[in-house]
Amino acid sequence: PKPNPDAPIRMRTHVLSDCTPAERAKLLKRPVLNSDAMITQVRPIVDAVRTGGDTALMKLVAQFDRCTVLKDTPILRAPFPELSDPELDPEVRKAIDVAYANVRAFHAAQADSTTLKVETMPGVVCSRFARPIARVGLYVPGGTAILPSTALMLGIPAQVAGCKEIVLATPPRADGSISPEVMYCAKLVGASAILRAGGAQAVAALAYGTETVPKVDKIFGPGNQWVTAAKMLVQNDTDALVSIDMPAGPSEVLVIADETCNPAFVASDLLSQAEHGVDSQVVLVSVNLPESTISQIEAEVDAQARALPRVDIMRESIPKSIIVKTTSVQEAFAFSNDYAPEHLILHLQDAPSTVSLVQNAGSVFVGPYSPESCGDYASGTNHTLPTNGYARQFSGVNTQSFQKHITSQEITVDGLKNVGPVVATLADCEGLGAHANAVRIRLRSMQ
Ligand code: HSO
Ligand code: ZN
Repeated sequence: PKPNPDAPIRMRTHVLSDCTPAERAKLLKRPVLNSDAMITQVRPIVDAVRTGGDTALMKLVAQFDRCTVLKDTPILRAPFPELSDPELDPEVRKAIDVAYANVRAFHAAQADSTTLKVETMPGVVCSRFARPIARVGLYVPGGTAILPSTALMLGIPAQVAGCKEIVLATPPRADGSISPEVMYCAKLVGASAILRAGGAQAVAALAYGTETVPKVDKIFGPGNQWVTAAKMLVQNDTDALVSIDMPAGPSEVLVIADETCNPAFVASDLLSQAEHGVDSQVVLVSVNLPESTISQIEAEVDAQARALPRVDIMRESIPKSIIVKTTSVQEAFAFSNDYAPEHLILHLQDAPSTVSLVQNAGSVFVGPYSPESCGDYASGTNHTLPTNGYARQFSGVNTQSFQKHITSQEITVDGLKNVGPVVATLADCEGLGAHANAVRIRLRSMQ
């Protein structure tokens, strides 16, 4: 049943100190994704592309991406055709250019270009250096919104890390084209190919390669349940030899606000997340907010939502969202750290001083003038972030996501005299005589 348009667009309120441990645990929960069921549905698609190559892929693109005009391959190779100006609003082009510059500046600074060197014993030098992952696949979703920002957020770190093959995959439009905005971003980030396919079929093509689609080493990017399930599936296939950025779920925001907050600003932040999808996760944690301020926020949520283009999505996502009442900054952060939100926004008096309390979050937005939207598009931070509580152990996509580290060692004659006997003893202890021998044969040669 469709939500009643006259009903107020309201969140549900819980008083944290009244909650039993089970109720608190429920507040921390995200909707369960039935990943086993999804993987069962996705497996035949992935298998078809793995065994059938381009022919199978083209069939699936026709069926699921509803694009029937592509001939024998969905691949476009760089250099891509020039865009003419009317195709791209000059205002949009300028905005993309500024976003590109900011995101690039922040991500170029993250590249690990140093060689770490430690002499652990005299003559025993251990090093670590980074190299780019050679071939990467970047999934840019299509669907209800075009997402050139995601092309930037994935493409820029790949570019500054020095990845050789950058394949940007995105569902084509019915005429086989991709949006000029995404095309422009693909050029800026130096993509080497565009795969005009979406869903599980795109992920499978990236993981295994086809006659025309280059196989990649790591697949990045958000996507619907099909894309996520396909990423999980190929990551577990040792034949594919491919890794993924992180498990993805519906987008989330947690806002912590105290009485110094601007209710209209708080509401706007909640709604900017709520418009992503009906399953968006939106949480407001109140630190002693007076009832009048909570009412103001609620009124703002309702009024702003009604004036926004995606109000129908918010009518479904906001009623599933929660207000959690706490009585101290400590209690609020304890809850937030347990929730481990993708985005954390701090509408608090002296917000910068509370950042030290953050233990788990994908990205933090500090103070009333740092809306999540800025990080979503243009401030410089990445918007591909861990959801579903994975901020406990995952970082968001960053430049080092496109690099791997190689260690090395160089041991001198004296170094081997120092460390060799230790190695031989441990090898003997493990009963691995050949290991011990590789050291002793050298030590004997020195006598
Ligand atoms: N908030 C989304 C990213 C995004 N927002 C893209 C707008 N465009 C997930 O972090
Ligand atoms: Zn967003």
